[in-house]
Amino acid sequence: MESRYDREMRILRFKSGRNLHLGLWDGASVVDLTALDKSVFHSLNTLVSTASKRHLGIDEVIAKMLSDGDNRLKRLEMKENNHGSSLELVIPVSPPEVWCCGVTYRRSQEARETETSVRGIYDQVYNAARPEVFFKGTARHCVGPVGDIGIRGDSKWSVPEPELAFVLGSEGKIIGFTGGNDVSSRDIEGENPLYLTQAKTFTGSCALGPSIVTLDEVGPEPKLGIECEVYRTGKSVFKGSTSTSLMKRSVQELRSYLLRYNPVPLGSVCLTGTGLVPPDDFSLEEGDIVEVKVEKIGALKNRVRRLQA
Ligand code: DO4
Ligand code: MG
Repeated sequence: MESRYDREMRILRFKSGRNLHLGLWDGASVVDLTALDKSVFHSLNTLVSTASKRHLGIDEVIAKMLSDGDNRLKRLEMKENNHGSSLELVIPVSPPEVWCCGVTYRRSQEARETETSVRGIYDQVYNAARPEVFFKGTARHCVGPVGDIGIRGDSKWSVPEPELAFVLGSEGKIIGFTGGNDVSSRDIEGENPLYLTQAKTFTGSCALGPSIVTLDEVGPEPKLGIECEVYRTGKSVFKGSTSTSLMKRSVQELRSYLLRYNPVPLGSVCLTGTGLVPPDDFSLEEGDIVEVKVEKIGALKNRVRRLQA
């Protein structure tokens, strides 16, 4: 999908001294939005509230303010995937709630049917009208594009789950998409599906970022490539790729089930399920580097930390 604007609408957040600033990233540089206007670009929440008061989309607010302030724009260098940049990226939004959808790709259904002690439930949910939607956690379980992700000290089989995630604005409207890693313990979930929360929710179990690409930029049902690579002592030990075009359900369907009888606060994020599962003999280890790249959104690059009791 072609951008309506003369620059790509990808929002990220970075450290500027002791403060956090929002920026607009075009792949080569970042425009410091917060430096342009603190009241509008203090955070994603202030941007969404301004847009809703002005009856505009967030893209329209950004585009207008950029053209009005063209001669005052502060640009910072940041190349694709932040290689060699001094910009310190942080999670693009601190989500009050993080939700996940599951078994939305055949690959996830097949892998879970193999690992589980309770046969048939993943086949059933893959084919049912109602999707699997579960609560993953809050901002305290999340890290940004460069923080440490966690693996549980009581699990022997931990995996990354690279996923497309949608970000909710006011009244449950999707404002954009970001990258997500739903780090999970396969042995704990496999032992008993009622252990799902323990398999899914722990310190550093979710990575989000690096940018939020707006809904206007990619449309409501983005078809994006997703890649994942895991490095151990500098060598690649797992590499895979998929595309959201293989997802069985639409984003709008997942959003509508999430919001049934459950209004979700502004800035919440929902991951849409994984289509990439490493082979059964693979488990993450302390010190691994997990790279998750989502087309148009950029790369998460997180170190693995084994959590101690
Ligand atoms: O019950 C399983 C969780 C599924 C999941 O997280 C996924 O498919 O991504
Ligand atoms: Mg998942």
